[in-house]
Amino acid sequence: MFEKTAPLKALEPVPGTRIWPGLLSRQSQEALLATLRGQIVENPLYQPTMPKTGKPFSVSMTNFGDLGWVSDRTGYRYEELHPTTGRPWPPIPGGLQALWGTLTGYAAPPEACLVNYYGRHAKMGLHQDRDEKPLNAPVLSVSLGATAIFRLGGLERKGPTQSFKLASGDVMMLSGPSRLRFHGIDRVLPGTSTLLEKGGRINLTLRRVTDPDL
Ligand code: MD6
Ligand code: FE
Repeated sequence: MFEKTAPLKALEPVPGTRIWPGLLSRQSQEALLATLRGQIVENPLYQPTMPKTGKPFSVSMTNFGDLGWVSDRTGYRYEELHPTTGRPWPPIPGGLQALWGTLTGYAAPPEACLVNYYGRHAKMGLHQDRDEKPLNAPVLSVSLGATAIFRLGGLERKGPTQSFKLASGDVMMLSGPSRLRFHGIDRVLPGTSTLLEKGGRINLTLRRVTDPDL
């Protein structure tokens, strides 16, 4: 998934928030993309809706893994089946599972890999990732395609935030004291990557959902 020679050197703007710029080589990004494309017919992107309001997300989604994160009028939760096809999600690509092991050091494997696709005008509001049981397990994300402006806040919705660019091949982790920080994607910068021919951005987020019997 990443070169053995690649330095595993992360930026840590605040404790527990780590960014590995360009950790995945172009070749690894293309291989990961090919794996995603190979699954996208059986495991299509769909447009989730917001709890209560039923307003559609601007981001389309699918998942890999035993569990997938879904949102509809009922709320946010993890499900074993794709909401539109009724089929189980495909397994998490091996390279991503290995990346999780190397970077998180968490003793149990990830159970969910949320795939977010951002077209030109998509964004994601400030949120916490808190639908998972073990909050001592990090959340690890891989970005592909156009560069995004990632906003990182604190443990409360209000308060100061800082912004970072996440480019294709960058890996990000929220762990420890940053695990419940608010964060979101303000926008995707057009023309910043040639990985996806039609532009846009993909973010893959790996999570442990249930408590492992350690
Ligand atoms: C995105 N990422 O990059 C949205 N959450 O498109 C997330 O919401 C996220 O990147 C938790 C940990 C890392 C992330
Ligand atoms: Fe998140």
